[in-house]
Amino acid sequence: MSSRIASSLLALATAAALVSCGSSGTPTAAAPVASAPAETTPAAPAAAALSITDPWVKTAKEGMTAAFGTLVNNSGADITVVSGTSPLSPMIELHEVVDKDGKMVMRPKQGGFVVPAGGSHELAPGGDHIMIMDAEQAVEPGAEIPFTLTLADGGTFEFTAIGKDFAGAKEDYQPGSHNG
Ligand SMILES: [Cu+2]
Repeated sequence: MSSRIASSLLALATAAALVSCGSSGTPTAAAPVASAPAETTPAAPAAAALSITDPWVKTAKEGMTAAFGTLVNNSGADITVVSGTSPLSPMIELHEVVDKDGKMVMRPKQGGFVVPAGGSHELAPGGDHIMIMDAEQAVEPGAEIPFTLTLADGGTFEFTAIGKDFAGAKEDYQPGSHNG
């Protein structure tokens, strides 16, 4: 008997939950509210949770330059950027800047850029950056340069960076600072 009542209450509660979005009335005989079952949501594509704030490219003549911005991860799982492409250059690399014998040098970042769950990863002069190794055209102020980043899950994230003058970087983006 009591189990029958319990199960009908459960049915009522379930029905109420199903219509709760559009229902104006609230059941008065509410069953004890269990916390919502943790549904196992399928892993969302990482790209859908990624965004970039203030993306820009250092203005340059043909040759080397770099793109910057703050990658923001709105998901609960780390997102790893493993590579990038742009029509600006056939050679795009993900770089970091490290102190080597007192000199700041840049090099490909092993493992790519990891944007932490619910956090961000800044790309800035003197730090991690998207390296444009061989720009085939000059980057003028205000130019709109498209980029596509490939993520560890195989998804892609596209954004447009704006050409911006910048002279304050400590590292050297001129030819000669790279080996190969
Ligand atoms: Cu670099």
